Amino acid sequence: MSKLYERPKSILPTASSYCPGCLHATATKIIAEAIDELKVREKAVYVLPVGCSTQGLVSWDLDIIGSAHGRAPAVATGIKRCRPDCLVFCYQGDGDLASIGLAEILSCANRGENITVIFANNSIFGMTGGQMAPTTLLGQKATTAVDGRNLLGTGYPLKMCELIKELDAPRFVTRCTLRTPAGIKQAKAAIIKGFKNQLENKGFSFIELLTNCPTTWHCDPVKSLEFMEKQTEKYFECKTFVDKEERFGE
Ligand SMILES: Cc1ncc(C[n+]2csc(CCOP(=O)(O)OP(=O)(O)O)c2C)c(N)n1
Ligand code: SF4
Ligand SMILES: [Mg+2]
Repeated sequence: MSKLYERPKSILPTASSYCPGCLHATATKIIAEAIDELKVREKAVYVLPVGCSTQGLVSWDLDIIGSAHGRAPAVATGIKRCRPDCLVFCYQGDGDLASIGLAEILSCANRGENITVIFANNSIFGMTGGQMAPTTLLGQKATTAVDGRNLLGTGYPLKMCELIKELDAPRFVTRCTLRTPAGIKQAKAAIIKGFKNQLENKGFSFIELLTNCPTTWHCDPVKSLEFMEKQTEKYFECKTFVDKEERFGE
């Protein structure tokens, strides 16, 4: 009997340690499938951030290097410049990328580094128990915003694609949702494109994935998808912001 689905080679046959219904698992799966389909596992280097995605350490079967909180794009820059033959990518959460690591991602994007950054935006600090992130939606509850995020005092949720698209150097900037099968398909195609851009020396690609955190949102996985549809996707528009023909400086 033919197999319906084969586990990607860059994923070990271990149980996932993500919470049930967490879309980090879906992101992991499509990134691994993209690496397999491009046949680049042997030269892939994953720069691990700080956040729940570190739980992927038990399942990835790739070269991985850890980085300090928010510094993954800086570490990825160093690796890529020393080993331009490698496929270097970051997979960072919103606390990591848009809060403590805001300077690193903007500088890296502004330099047009030839790397691929995948950004998992679940609008919360998941790993540390649900503190407000720069991306937390107005009115969304967090342990540090018990009545919901308030505009006065905390400002608007940061839109990272919209910030990065204003820079001249980035080659590809897009936002997709992992809420639906169609969104997952688009996200995988965007990841493949981001990887191909790097392999063809085309410069910096930024792929934002809208995700969830049922545990710190205090709801079941189905309700978390409803929240994404009614709240997250209304504020964070899913579209391609930049898709340039030429690399900056060419
Ligand atoms: C320098 C430093 N400050 C704070 C922390 C605590 N910390 C660990 S994960 C995290 C936030 C992660 O949130 P996010 O990047 O959104 O990832 P998620 O868990 O939501 O996927 C923080 C603040 C740390 N590990 N190191
Ligand atoms: S705490 Fe949230 S982001 Fe972390 S694994 Fe659980 S559901 Fe996923
Ligand atoms: Mg987060």
